[in-house]
Amino acid sequence: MRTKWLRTLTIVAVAGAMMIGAGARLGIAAEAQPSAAGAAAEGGTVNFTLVSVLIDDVKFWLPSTIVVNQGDRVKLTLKNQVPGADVTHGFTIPGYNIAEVITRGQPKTITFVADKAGVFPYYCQLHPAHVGGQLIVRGKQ
Ligand SMILES: [Cu+2]
Repeated sequence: MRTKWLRTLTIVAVAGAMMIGAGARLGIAAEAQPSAAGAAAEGGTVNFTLVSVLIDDVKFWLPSTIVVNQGDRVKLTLKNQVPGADVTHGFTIPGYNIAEVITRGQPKTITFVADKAGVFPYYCQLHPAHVGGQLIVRGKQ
């Protein structure tokens, strides 16, 4: 009886801890978002922080969509916060000839001019299972 109760308590405690962990991880993504929504003036710099995270055993680059205007200078701060033995994850946007390897604890900043309109996938070139996203470059009217 007592053992069963203890086990229930343990499960509740673990679930609680997991929820706190998930909240903290989502917090990272939430703070990454508002820096820019492609709202820079023409020729301006738009800044994004992209974070590689682990959620329920799946790795993601978040946010999974970033939008800029053609001609914008784009500054990406790339952070790898995936726990585990593997301390490196990749970040590539093949459409813009970008390919970086990001080490956990060592954020990297890259800058490029979004001179081509379209939808450009980004992902981790090192691990095919790693979920990526897309850079959307809105064309000039
Ligand atoms: Cu990876």
